[in-house]
Amino acid sequence: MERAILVGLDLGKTSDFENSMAELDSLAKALSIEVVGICTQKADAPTSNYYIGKGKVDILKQDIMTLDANLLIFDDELSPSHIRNLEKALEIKIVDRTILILDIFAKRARTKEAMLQVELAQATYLLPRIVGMYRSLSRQKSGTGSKGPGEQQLELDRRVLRDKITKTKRELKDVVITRRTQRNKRRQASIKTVAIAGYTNSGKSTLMNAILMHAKKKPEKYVFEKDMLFATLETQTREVSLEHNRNFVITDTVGFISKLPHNLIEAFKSTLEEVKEADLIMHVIDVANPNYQLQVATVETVLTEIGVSNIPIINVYNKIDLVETPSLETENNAIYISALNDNNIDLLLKKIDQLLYNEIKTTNLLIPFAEGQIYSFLKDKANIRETTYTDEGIVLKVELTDDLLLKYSNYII
Ligand SMILES: Nc1nc2c(ncn2[C@@H]2O[C@H](COP(=O)(O)OP(=O)(O)OP(=O)(O)O)[C@@H](O)[C@H]2O)c(=O)[nH]1
Ligand SMILES: [Mg+2]
Repeated sequence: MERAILVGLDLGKTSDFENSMAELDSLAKALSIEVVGICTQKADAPTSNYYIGKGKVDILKQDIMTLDANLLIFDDELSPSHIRNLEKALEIKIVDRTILILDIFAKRARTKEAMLQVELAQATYLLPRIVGMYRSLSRQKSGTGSKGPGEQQLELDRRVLRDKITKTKRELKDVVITRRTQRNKRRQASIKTVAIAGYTNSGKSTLMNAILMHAKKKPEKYVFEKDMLFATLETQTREVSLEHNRNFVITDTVGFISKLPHNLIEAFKSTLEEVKEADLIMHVIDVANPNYQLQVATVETVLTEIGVSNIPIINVYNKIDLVETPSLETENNAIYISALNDNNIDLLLKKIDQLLYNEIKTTNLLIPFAEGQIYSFLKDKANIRETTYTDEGIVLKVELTDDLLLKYSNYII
C-alpha cells in the first residue's frame, strides 16, 4: 500500500491552487494510493535544486517519518534534476502529477489504440528522466576514460526507449489512417458528425447514452459511464437518426484535466482529431462542480491547442439536478440539462438538428435606433451583409439561423 504526502507550490498566479491540490488527491485515490499528508508552500518560483525550498525539504523529512509515508506526489511536472535531488535528499519515491495521470491512463487503457497512446506518452516522459536512475552507477567510472558500466547501461536503455517511441508512433499512424478513412467515408456520404468534449467526469458518456436512448438504440450500443476520472479513454462513435431522416454520427471522447501532460495531448491527437473535424461540438460542463468555470477555461485552451477553430460549439451545462438555482449563462448556444435524469435532452437534440441542418436564411430587419443592443448583438453573432440607416432605424440584410430568425421575427420587413 502506498502512503503518500501531496506536495504543492502555491505560486499565487492562479486562483485554483486549492482546487488543483484537491484534484491531485482524486488522482491519487483513482490509483488506490492513501494520502496521509499535504505539504504546501507559497513561493514566487520553484527553486532550481529541490523545486520547493530547502527548509521545506527538511520539514518533509520529518513528516515522512512521522506519517510513515513512502511516496511524495508533486502537483506539477518535475524536471529530471528535481526528481534526482529530491530522491537523494529524502530517500523516498518521488512522482508528479504527470506520472499519476499517465498511470491512470495506463491502468484504464483497454483497446490497442489507447494502450499505444499511453505507452508513447510514458516513453516520451521517461526518456529525459532515466539519467537520474543511473547516476550512482555511472559514477563507477573506469579510470581510463572509457565509459563506466552505468553510462553504458544508460545508453542502452535510452536506445531501447527511442526504438520503442519510433515503433509505437508507427503503429499509431496506422490507427490514425484507419480512422481517417472512416471519417472520409462519412464525409463522402455527407454524414454530419457531432463530438462530445469536456472536462473529465462532467457527464459526456452519460449524455451520449441519453442521446442514444432518445434515438432508441439498443442498450448494447451504450458506452461506459462512471463516477471516476478518465472513465473514457478512447473515442466511441455511434450513429443516431432523428426525425425527417436527419442522421448524424456522435463521438464520445477522452476527458480533459488541468495540467494535462503535454505528452499525453500529443499521444491523443489522433483521438482528438475527431473533435477537430466535427461539424459540431458539444462542450459538456459540470455545473455542480464549484470550479466549473476554471474547467471550462481548461477545455477551451486544450481545444485551441489541438487546432479547433470555426466549429460551432454548444455549451451543455450538465447536472442541473444537483444545483438548486443554477445561475444561467446568457450566451448563445447554451443549454441546461441533466443527462442522468433525461432532462432537456429533447431540447438539445432540437438544437443539434438546427445547427446541423437548418439552412441559414437571409432576411431584412428594421431595428429601431432605441434598440441599439439588438444591433450590437447581431454584429457579434450573425453575418450582416448590408447596413442602411433610415429615418425609422437601421435596416439590416442579415443571415440568421432559425432560432435567431424566430427571436427577431417582430423586426422582419
Ligand atoms: N447528478 C447527476 N450526475 C450525473 C449527470 N450526468 C452524469 N452524471 C454522473 O457523473 C459521473 C461521470 O459521468 P460520465 O458520463 O462517466 O462522465 P465523463 O464526462 O464521460 O467522464 P470521463 O469519461 O471520465 O472523462 C457519473 O457518476 C454519472 O452518473 C447528471 O446530469 N446529474
Ligand atoms: Mg466518459
